[in-house]
Amino acid sequence: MRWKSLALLGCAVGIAVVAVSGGAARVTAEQIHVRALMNAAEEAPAPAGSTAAARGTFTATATKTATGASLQWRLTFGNLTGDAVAAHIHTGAPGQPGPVTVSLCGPCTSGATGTAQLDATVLAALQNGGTYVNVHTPTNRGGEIRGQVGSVASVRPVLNARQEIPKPKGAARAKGRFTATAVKTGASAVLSWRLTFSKLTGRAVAAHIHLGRRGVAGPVAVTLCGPCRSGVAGRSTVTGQVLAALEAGRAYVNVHTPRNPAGEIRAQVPAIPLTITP
Ligand SMILES: [Cu+2]
Repeated sequence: MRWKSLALLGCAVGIAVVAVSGGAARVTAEQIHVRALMNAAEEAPAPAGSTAAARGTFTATATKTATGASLQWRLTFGNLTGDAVAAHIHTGAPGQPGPVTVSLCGPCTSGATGTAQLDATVLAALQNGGTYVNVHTPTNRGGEIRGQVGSVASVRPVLNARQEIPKPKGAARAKGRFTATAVKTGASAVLSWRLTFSKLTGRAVAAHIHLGRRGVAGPVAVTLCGPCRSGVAGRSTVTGQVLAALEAGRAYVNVHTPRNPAGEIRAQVPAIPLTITP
């Protein structure tokens, strides 16, 4: 549930769209939410002792500053082999140990909170998927649980016929809801989504994420389903141009029917705040 409330916060934070020469828009959020889900399997080298049930969650709000970002964080954990003697943010790729960048606490209790300042280099590493959080114990001084840091945000736009281009036929009462949570680690994001709809003029033959700004038709970027039933859910990995469009609010979701093959209901997806650019 915590992620839902964080996600709602995410919808309220400011986003600036900066036009870049060449036509592609690059988006920078003033504030993003980040997280790391920790377990022993991700720790390198592999920890000793009975660690199968050891878990931890690191969540933080990163707010842009003149020199990088300020991080307001919270750490919870359980089922460790002993006391949590320290927790850190390290720099390092998945599966690789790396140096400590930020000392979070030491010793640590589950539920600990704090504030840390990230310089531009650490912020860049964090947003490139190059940082992890881990918790150290007496048995596992090198780290017992670990998780790579990614950014997370959610959106839930409403689909209707009014937003569809060209204007659909006979679909005044048709509507839908697209809910999606994006977790971005480095250059790719995983979108966990769900689509519901009602009162279409016929069966839903397909639903897509398209590239395009409000009021403009654009190409299919992600096929969500086809045919589709209301309540369908899935996961899609997005990168490059599609991820950039989602971060910029330049993508939409629509549902196609036999009567309206070009699209019957549509929702512009609001800009998803996943990246701070110093
Ligand atoms: Cu479509």
